Amino acid sequence: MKKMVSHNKKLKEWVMKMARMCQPDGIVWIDGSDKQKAQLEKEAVTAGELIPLNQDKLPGCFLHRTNPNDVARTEHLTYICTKEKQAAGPNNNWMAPQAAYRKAKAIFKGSMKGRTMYVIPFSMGPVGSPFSKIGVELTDSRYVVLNMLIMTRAGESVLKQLNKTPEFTRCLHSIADLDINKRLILHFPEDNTIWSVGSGYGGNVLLGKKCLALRLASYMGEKEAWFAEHMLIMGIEEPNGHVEYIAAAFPSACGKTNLAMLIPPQGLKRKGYRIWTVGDDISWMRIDSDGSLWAINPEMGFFGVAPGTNMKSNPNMVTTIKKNTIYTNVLLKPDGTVWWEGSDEAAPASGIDWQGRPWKPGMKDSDGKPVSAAHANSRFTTPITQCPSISFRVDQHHGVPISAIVFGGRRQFLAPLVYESFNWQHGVFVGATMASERTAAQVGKLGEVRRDPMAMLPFCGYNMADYFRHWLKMGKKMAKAPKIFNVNWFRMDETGKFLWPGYTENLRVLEWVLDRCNNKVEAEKTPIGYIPKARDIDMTGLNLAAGALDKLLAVDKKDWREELKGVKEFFEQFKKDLPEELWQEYEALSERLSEK
Ligand code: GTP
Ligand code: SPV
Ligand code: MN
Repeated sequence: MKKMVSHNKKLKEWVMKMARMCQPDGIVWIDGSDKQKAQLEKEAVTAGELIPLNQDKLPGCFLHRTNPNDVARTEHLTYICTKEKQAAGPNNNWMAPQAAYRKAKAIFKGSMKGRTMYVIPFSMGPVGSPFSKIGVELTDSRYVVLNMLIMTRAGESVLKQLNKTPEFTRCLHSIADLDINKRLILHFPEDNTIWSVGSGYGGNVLLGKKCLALRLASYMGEKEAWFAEHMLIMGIEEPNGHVEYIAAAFPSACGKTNLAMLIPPQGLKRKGYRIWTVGDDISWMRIDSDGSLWAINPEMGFFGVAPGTNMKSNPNMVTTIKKNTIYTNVLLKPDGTVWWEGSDEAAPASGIDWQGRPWKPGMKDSDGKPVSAAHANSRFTTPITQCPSISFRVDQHHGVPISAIVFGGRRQFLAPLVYESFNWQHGVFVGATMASERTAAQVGKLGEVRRDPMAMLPFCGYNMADYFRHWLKMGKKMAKAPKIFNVNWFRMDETGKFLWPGYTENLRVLEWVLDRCNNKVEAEKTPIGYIPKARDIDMTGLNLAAGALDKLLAVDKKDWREELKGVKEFFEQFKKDLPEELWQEYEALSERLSEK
């Protein structure tokens, strides 16, 4: 057993207590050194947990395959365990803490027999920043350790910080026997504790990410007056060198990663814009003494979707993942490199698919459906420091000032390309009524709308009615609150084609957003908010079909009146808890929509 290096008595006692329950063969403290990382990689390769990739073409890269029953977050097995059910709200699964601990203990008992328990001290946010939070994850998975070393600041420096600021989130994880019937992702916000068992997949087991940095952090943020949000953070540098920052919340797989590191389109190049990436998934924001909102990205890596990542959609990411990257559930090519659907190269003649089976293009399963080479939710874990567009402010304890908050979803119909809310309270309503459609791939369900307020439905660690109230209160506290916008890159024409080319071209919309923040352009008032005058979106170098921009900006009152029904239904589930202000906004919108 390696000697413990912490002086934090509570930490040492907790580690020993958890070890008595899980009964590992040994305990290893993660120090964050290259030497220890190399040792773990070696062990993981020997154990078959990692496959080393072609070290000439992909230096420092590995492939990992998860259990086929364990490829995505399992929201139905994810619980908020508060004393009162009311505190978790209708947006969460709830279990009483005592019952939850009891249930999980039965699974954790002896679960680490024959394995090592790793102790990972990690900081979400720069080590020592008053805005960061420390966690310690205990896990019996080397894959988890190696991912946490990429996604967070982990090791010795965090242990040292724990001597100064002793508080930490207790994160316990065991893969146990990967039985989906014995899988639980439990959050105990009142105890600052997370227990996850029976899974080895990203969002379920990298406990610093969705579990701490969103579910527990959102709970803390409500108490301590700050925001923990499912948002990217990006800087837009103007030719004069001035950089403005925006934060944007889109639901999972709706384009945060792509937007956060876009390269300006040819036509706008003449203006000399440059994009700086601060974060692609999570934003912690607080009100500073200047009365404005400042944001940090608590993470240090990207856990990004592989399929669809190519030189056209996201050139910066293609560069980022060329080294020191862990690929999960993608295809292994005979030359020891990797492939996925929607990559730059054509499909290889053969390979090993994400389940470890021989694969050839055109293969069909027993239902006649094509066998995918990479899982649709296959991902890569890669250091943010390798991103060509990384912001120099990623490590700054203060973060960056936010000029605009942008919400967005996937809507074939209804939502225009962009609109601006009338004020903060209306902006909160816009976020609270956010929704996203299922993709066209799901025949029959086309157009089905799923409400996902602020893209936080799976990640809000408490009653969403209180979360909305928190948003309203925060607006009142800010002297210089950011303006709130909504975007929709996914509007379609009658033939089912995207009206807007998206990706790099989205900068044209962000330019208008910033122009509005800086009072540079007028806008058109509609019942749902301000939309751009067509001439104010710079279209240099972009040839849209005739009438496309008008269609993109159209607000159809009839469709919006229909939308109100879904909003009402969604709001009603919160009963009397829903802030009155949101009903006021609902009524006001309803009235504006009925005017001629
Ligand atoms: P999580 O990591 O799951 O939180 O998601 P994310 O929001 O970072 O999603 P990501 O950027 O990986 O989403 C990618 C999906 O959105 C892919 O299917 C892309 O092809 C699609 N996408 C991204 N940007 C655009 C766009 O501007 N237009 C269109 N049409 N599709 C886009
Ligand atoms: C998401 O699902 O929004 C993700 C991936 O970012 S995971 O970390 O697995 O939740
Ligand atoms: Mn996400």
